[in-house]
Amino acid sequence: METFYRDSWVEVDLSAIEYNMNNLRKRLKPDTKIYAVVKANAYGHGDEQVAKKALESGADGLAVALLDEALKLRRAGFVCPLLVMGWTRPQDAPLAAELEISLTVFQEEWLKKVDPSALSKPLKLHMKWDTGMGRIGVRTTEEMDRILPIIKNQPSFVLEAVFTHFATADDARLDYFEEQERRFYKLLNHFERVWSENVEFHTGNSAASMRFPERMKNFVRFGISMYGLYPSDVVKEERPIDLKPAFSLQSRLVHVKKLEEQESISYGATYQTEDEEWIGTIPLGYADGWIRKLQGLEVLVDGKRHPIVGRICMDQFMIRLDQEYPIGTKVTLIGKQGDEEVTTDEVADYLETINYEVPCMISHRVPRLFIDGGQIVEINNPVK
Ligand code: PMH
Repeated sequence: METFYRDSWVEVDLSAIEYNMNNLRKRLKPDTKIYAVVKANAYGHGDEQVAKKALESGADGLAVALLDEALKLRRAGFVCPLLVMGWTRPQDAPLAAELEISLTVFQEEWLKKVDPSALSKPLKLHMKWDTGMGRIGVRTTEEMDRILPIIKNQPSFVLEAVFTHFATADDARLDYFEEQERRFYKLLNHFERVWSENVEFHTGNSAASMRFPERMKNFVRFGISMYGLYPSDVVKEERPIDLKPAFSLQSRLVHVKKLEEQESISYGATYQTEDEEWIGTIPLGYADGWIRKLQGLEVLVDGKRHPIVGRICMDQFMIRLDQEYPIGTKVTLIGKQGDEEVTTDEVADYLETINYEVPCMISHRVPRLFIDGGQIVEINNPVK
């Protein structure tokens, strides 16, 4: 097994991915299929390992944001349906077609730029409808009417599916979500009049699929909650299904010392000991995504909370300890120790952001250790 030579690592509990997938599956109608959303290295967890577990747990396909991400998965041997949900350059469409990667289409101009004679296999397309996210997608029936004939008249283009994305499915107020649904059905009404061939539809992200399973179409796109995190506080409170977080962040004390009062810690000497204090050093810093704004947050040592003191450096930061601990003592930055827990949500709240951002920001430099059934099954050391 690959190994690594530093004392900080991410643990990804693949059994949690399975648990979350199973709970979603039970909540959905039996014929609703699932795309596991594994973009951005599976929200920072590890794309190939999460993808494998998701598919073993009943996902029917994988969805990513970029063609590069899809290529990585195809080349790693994933033969399942694979969708790129973002923009792909039209000149790269032949590569997607060759590897049977489905692309997102929403522009007439884009379709005209794809050279059908360069396609070695049919190009699979999912048409995106912008029903209110305001990001990418066809917004009007007029736009649709310019796109559909191009697809219809080109045998190398295959329209597999149509999809949209909700901006507020995790809110307490449902008026905008319902407005998006109305716009979707308006576009669908038109589409069904002009398109006779079979296509599939997908609309729901985690929030919509967990909260409104009966309203979901052929597929849902399950992202954040597959990783065991609720998309918002509202959904967390509603708890439509139980989730287990897969991600934790661990380190060890590499230095422990007792300082006299009025000693300074770290760059800028912004922290001063008030009394005699035990100070521990942890080998993780802002280059690992443990950004300077986290100064003041607490981490777990010996099942107790200890604050980060002084500025976080590139590769190290310091905490105030309640007593002396041996070098090598485990430090949990995100996760549980005994009855205490620092959740991803707590870190997100501290940073005034959303939980999605937290595992994504823990950088490539931090090895990922994959656990399944309590055993380490794989180690991904990015610094080889
Ligand atoms: N579908 C699309 C098109 C998405 O962009 C995302 C997440 C998902 C499905 C999955 O959503 P979920 O994680 O809430 O289940 N996209 C993003 C994003 O662009 N920024 O944050 C999440």
